[in-house]
Formats: sequence, structure tokens, C-alpha cells
Amino acid sequence: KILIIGACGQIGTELTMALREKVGNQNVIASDIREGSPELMASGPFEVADATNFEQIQDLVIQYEIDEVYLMAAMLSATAEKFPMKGWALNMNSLFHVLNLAKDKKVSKVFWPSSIAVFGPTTPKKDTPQTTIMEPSTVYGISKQAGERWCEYYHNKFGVDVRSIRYPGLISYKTLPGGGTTDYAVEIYHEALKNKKYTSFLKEDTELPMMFMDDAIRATISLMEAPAENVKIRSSYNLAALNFTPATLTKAIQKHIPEFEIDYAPDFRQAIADSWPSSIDDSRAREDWGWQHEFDIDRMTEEMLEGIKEVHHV
Ligand code: VAH
Repeated sequence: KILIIGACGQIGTELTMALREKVGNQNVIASDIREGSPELMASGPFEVADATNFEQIQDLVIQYEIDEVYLMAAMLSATAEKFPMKGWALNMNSLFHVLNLAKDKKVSKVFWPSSIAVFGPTTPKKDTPQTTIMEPSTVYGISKQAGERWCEYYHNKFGVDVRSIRYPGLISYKTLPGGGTTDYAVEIYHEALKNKKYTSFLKEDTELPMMFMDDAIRATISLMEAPAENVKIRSSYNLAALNFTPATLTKAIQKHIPEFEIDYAPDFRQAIADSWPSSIDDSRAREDWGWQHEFDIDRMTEEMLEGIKEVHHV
């Protein structure tokens, strides 16, 4: 049985639907601090739980005889800058609860998401290597770097089978992201369809590593299904698909909506984006467990525009 904590989030929602498709609805228990989309709620067991409350998580693990936990609950980069201590508490305490349940053999496998936010202003920005200087300058990035250290420690010290991916900015249409710095790349599609114009909170030449959600979900499941001996990195794997700027994304959208216009009004999130890499070297994920992205910017743009029309009736 699988427990997904944070099942109503941007990744959690699609991960829940994909895993239910794969292993059967009743074998995937979705949990979050509040209820989720009607589609998610209708598709299988759901439990309201606080990811920072050990007893609540332990009760779910025992009650449903959980084998694997995907811990997708977190406070993202922009919001965590507004509430540093809440962001640290949520991102770290939830991880300790799940790692300790695994250490006590109450669960056999853990997935925990890291992020390109673990890299900072002193990290090489182009083709950022798997192992390199990491001085994250955001609360979220600090929590992800610390989390990676703890995952590797619990694996090496207690044999915990925890696996992790440093997600780039993720782009999807089934749920709106909350509080991220890469969210402009989701909002822009909704605005292009609704208003044919968008004001970007990042400058036009801000290049960031990005990925369509379908690729991210497939990578997550592929890593979790890989033989343990192939998962040689137990901090977190670099993962990449594409990297683009708001200007490049605008051109991809204008192929479908020629009259779409963008203007730029950078806000506090520009400094966060400026501290992150512009492209990632994910050769270790390709070598160790056969990662290969499938969506380029044009295919992603088609999927996003079609998906938004369908799901949000624009
Ligand atoms: C954020 N979408 O913007 C997340 C992600 C790399 C970006 O961590 O905070």
C-alpha cells in the first residue's frame, strides 16, 4: 500500500492519480491538510492529516498497512521567504517523521522531493553538476539541502531506502501551483487563453530549468521502481528536461495565440530565480536508472493549452 502525504499539491495530485492508475485506487491512500479536487477525492481513500504531526502519520501507516510513503507536502520558495520558521518546520519535521518510521521498519521505501533550489548564487549556473558547491540563499533551498543530507544519513546509517529527485520548475494544468518562483510558467498559459496578455514577475531573460509534469511523474515512478542497487545517489538526483526564459516561452505560446502579449514587472521572486541554475546536468540519473525526458517546449505548450481548455473550460 502507498501513502501520499501532500496529495492535493501540484505534484501530489498527479502522482496520486498516476499511482492509482498503476496499482489500483484502493492501494493508494491520499492525505493532505485539507481535501483536494473532486476528481482526486472521488478516486480512492483520502485522510485529512497534518504532515508535521507524527502520531497522525504513524496512525495512517499502521491503519492502512502502508509499505511506501511519498512525502510531497512542503512550503515552496516564495511563500517560505514570507514565513521562514513555518516553512522550515513543515519541510523538515515532516521528513523526520517519515524517515523515523522507515528507520523503525514501519515503512519499507520513501520518496522525498528535493529541488534545484538546493543550488545557490555560488553554484556553476550552466549544466550544474550532480556534485558541486551548494550555498542556497532561500529558506526553501536551505530546507531542501538539509533534507538531502538527512536522507543520505538515514540511508547510510540505518539502511533506509529513501529516494529523491531535485525537481526543476514543474509545469502542469491539473492543479495550480502554490507559492513557487517558477509558477510564472504555469500562470502564463492560463492568462494567454483568458486575457491574451500576461505580466511576468521574472525578467524576460531569466533562464530556469523546467519540466512538464508528465515527465516528472514518470521520473518519480521510474526511480522508485529501480532496483535499490542502481540508486547510487541517496541525497537527491539532478533531473532535467528543458530550460527556457519567459521570452522563449512567450514565442512558443504565440505559435498558437499570435496576439498574445507579455510585459515584465519583476518582484521579490527575481532574486530567488537569480540564485538558481539556468540548466542542469542530469547524466547520473540517465546512467543509474535510465532517465530520458519526453516533452520539449512545443509539445508541453500544446498539452498545456489543450489541458487548460479542457479542465478549466477556458
Ligand atoms: C518553486 N516550483 O518555485 C518550486 C520549485 C525549482 C522550483 O522548487 O519553489
